[in-house]
Amino acid sequence: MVSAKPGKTIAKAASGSDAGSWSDAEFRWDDALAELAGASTDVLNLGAVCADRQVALGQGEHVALRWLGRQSERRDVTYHQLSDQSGRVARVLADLGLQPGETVAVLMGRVPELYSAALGIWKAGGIYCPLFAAFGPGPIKARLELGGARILITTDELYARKVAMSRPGLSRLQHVLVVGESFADGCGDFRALVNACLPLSPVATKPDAPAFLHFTSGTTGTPKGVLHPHRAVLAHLVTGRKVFGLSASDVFWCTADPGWVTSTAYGLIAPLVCGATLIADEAELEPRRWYGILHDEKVTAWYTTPTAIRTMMRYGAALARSYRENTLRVAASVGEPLNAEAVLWGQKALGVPFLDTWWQTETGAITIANAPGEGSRSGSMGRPLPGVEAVIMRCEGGTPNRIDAVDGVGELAIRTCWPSMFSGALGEEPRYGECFRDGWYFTGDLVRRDADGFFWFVGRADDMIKCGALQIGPFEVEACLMDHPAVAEIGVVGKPDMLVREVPVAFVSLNPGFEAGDALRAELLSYARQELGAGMAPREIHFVEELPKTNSGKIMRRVLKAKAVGEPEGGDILVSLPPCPGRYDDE
Ligand code: 6R9
Repeated sequence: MVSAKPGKTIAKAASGSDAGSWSDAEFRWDDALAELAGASTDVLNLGAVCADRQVALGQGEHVALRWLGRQSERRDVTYHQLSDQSGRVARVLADLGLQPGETVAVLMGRVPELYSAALGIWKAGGIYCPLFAAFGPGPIKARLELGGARILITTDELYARKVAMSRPGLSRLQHVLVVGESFADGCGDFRALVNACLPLSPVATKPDAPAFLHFTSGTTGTPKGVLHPHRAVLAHLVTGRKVFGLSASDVFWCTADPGWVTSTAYGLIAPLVCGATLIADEAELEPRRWYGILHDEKVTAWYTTPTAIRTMMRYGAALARSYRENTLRVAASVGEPLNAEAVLWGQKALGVPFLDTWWQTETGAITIANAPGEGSRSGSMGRPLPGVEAVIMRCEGGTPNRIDAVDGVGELAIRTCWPSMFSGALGEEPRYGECFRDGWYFTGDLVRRDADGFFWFVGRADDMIKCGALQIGPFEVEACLMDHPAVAEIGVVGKPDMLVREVPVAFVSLNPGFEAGDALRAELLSYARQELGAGMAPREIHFVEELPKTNSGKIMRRVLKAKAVGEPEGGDILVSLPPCPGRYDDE
């Protein structure tokens, strides 16, 4: 196991066409708009720029999408086919009376129709609203209602298991289009309808017209409907090139679930607008399969999550090295902090480091990231991309003040308006407005910045642990314990304390070969005290089989908090926990 301290600079640089350092004095967002929209910069349609534009550029026969099915099926869809199919989807939707700016919900795994559906919705002027297929019927019903969807595109299997029972109560939902073999009452056959019509030309949407809607729950709070405009594609074009170096010669694989913004931005828009081939793997995470895909499909750029990386690490570097002959040029991670060890493990096992990237549903695209080579610092979030101005703010007496001191901690704020900035919080204008102040968007994440301008994640503002006079960032404690060879994953939360208000407690899952028990607990506690000091070290360590996660792989600190105080897990948990009864082995 590699033991690494944060702060190491990665030696090997990936050689993407435009990848490297972020500094770019010439950078202007308008250039990206001119490139995509041509002379008429008041019209921009996501569906058109992702498919039709590539056809117009002579890329029609190039593979846009390579779909890998669960049972080893394989299907290639060219840009020409994607353009044609999405045009037909647009026609079907228009025939159902879809009005510009109306939401179409999509509940599907990574199946080929997902991609033509998204592009078709955009071409028809609608708002693409993907839902996590892992949600149960309750959260799906709630989101269909909140989004006001009149049309839903789903699969026969998901409809039967997750929607059919709620349908009578969903009065707004008029049309359900189903991909599959069996069609329940009140459902149309998506494929038959699409095959039977002629493509519709894309609606001339304005760059600021709403294009996609994600419900984000994060780790706390009630779900928020986050809206983005067509203009967001400018950020996907730029980050696709800057971060991943994407061009037509690339095979790009993003492992995100379609319900997560990462899939919309990088599992769909970025590779297509850059003209690359995107890999869509229907199956869930299985390390052997994943190494096989990287190798067999000659993936050149890969975007995944810390959870996936840690799972692969658990399977060991020897397995990874048996697939070492790969074509990977760049690998990156998002969603949670990526510890230095995981960054370097990528280098050791796959030949490229995992570059951490930071962004949120609200930012719509990568805003801070590590660039290959000298532009990277393992354990940090990286530096702001060109066209993005990021600062650290602290509110004192209600007024935000900029913190410029090296290593000063405060809330990360981004200067409005980068193109993929969210344009609304569905039906919650006050909640939207509260995120902005004096021309800055406040992210709710606490960070610090080192002398070289790299940002380091400290924690969510609402996750901070207030222990006496000490403000403890859970991530700092987690990052320290992750360096111990026994620790596979860790979540640290505050537990109420009579004396000091809150104390940090840790939930830990172990790497193979380590046994949960008092001896290891004592060792970890003493390791943490030595590394962090007694004030910051966790007071308790609980061994768990797996940590509770959101569908996008984020540790649900709220659930851990409830566990820490022995309360039920709370009513607004949006995803079910993995079924592992008795996994809290020390309770
Ligand atoms: C794309 C996405 C956003 C929140 C964000 C932050 C956390 C994301 C991170 C990270 C540390 C990183 N987050 N990337 N924390 N390091 N590289 O994840 O969107 O689901 O809205 O979550 O995730 O707390 O504010 P979303």
